[in-house]
Amino acid sequence: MPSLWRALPLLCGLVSSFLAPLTQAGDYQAGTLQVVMPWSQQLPPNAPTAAVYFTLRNQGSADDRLVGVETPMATEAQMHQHVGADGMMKMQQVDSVIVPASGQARFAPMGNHVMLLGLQSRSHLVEGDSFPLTLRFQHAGDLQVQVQVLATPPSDNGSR
Ligand SMILES: [Cu+2]
Repeated sequence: MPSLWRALPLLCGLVSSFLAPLTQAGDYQAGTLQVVMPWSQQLPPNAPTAAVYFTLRNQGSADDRLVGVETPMATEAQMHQHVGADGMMKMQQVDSVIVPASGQARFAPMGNHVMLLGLQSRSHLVEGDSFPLTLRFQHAGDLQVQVQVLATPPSDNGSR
């Protein structure tokens, strides 16, 4: 059954991406990259946008880059940074964010964040809920994580 044999590697790829080992509750690993505690702030009803935060750790010896983000929760997910301009902080879209070798990239309030535009289901942004987000890395490939919705920011975000 040649068609089954051709499908097997694809199936295995799907299964292994679902079984990305959890290094700690809420953390995800792809090769030498680790995604620590992806979370989003609980929002009032009818908020048009949301932001997602996490820390990316690179335990490898080569730089990697976050080059894309996707979620079924929103029509568009963008990578944003905060920049100071004319004495004001404003958001600016970026194409990619570097995750330096033996280093980390933090996504946190008032810094880098993933911006979700055109939310599909606002009922999922209540504390205790979660939704999937796919992170696309230049070298490590795609990694799907579950974003936890929290009422208050995690106190240990990026510190462990
Ligand atoms: Cu933004």
